[in-house]
Amino acid sequence: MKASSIANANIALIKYWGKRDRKLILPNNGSISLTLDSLNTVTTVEFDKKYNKDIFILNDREIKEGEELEKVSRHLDLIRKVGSIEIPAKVMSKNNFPTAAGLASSASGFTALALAAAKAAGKDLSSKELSILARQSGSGSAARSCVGGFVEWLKGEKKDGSDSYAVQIAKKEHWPEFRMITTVVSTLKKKVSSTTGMDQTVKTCPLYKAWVDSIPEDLEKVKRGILNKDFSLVGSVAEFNCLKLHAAMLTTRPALIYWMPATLEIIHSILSWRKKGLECYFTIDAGPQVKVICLDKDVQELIKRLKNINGVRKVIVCKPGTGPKLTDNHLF
Ligand code: 2P0
Repeated sequence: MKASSIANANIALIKYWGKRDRKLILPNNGSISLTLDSLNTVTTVEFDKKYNKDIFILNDREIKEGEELEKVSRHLDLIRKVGSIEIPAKVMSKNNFPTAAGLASSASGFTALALAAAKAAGKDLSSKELSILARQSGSGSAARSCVGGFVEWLKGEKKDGSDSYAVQIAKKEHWPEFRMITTVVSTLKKKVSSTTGMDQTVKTCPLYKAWVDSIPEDLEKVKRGILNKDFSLVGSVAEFNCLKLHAAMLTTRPALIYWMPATLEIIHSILSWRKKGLECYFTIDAGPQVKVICLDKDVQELIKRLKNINGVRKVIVCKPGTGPKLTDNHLF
């Protein structure tokens, strides 16, 4: 049976970094994100005995070996177990944005895979079940793309991970003016994946404990900020959380330096614009792109200013978006 789905990327306001269980992908800390409306992945999955092994085609190119193919195959194994099937699958996936460059492509990709594969295996899952499945797919943050709007991925306490999944804090309609402008400063694939990078941080970073200990307060403030639509609170806590994450990355051995010159250029610009009254904040993931947190009323002015910065190749304006959906528009 064949099924297709479309899932949106998410960007974290409070970041996830480090696992307490690497197999089940259970995080050391809770995180909060916004599911976006303009960065998405469409995926079609077909289980059929005519395939003699799993086939994975990403952005029109067959991935014949390596970590990505292994992650997809491992995820299909999980689904095969859930659906009691034993035949290979063909998976075709398309992102509408650059892959693996710090634009959260893995989250939308693995959420779309989880939903399409489960449906192709005859399973209709609840959002909680989907989030638990997507979490184990090979990208923990995929747990968050299973829900629309403002989302919290619960850290959970249980060993089996049954209490670590994403829940909605507020629907996208709650705060329609909220925006994240993604700047693209490089489309090169990052040298160290998030999976490898976070494992190294947990093992070697002297600041890691302070990072984990600081999270509950950040989560509480950002949740409160979202519910009260307190932009200054959400923006300032998100920016500080991002700086704490990068402090831990920089003090990992070997050092994780995801920033490029243009990244710093944008950071300095945002700080200076804010000082002069244009309220906006930055957040950065495991890559060089800066995401500007702002409100709708300032988007046009910010686009103009960002495009004037050397090294900014592209800006993508993202609004709060919906959770994943099944679609009849199959890719093959
Ligand atoms: C986040 N990131 O909260 C953080 C901030 C990157 C920096 O989640 O190892 O692909 O597969 O669970 O989810 C990216 O890491 O990592 C990520 P794994 P994932 O958005």
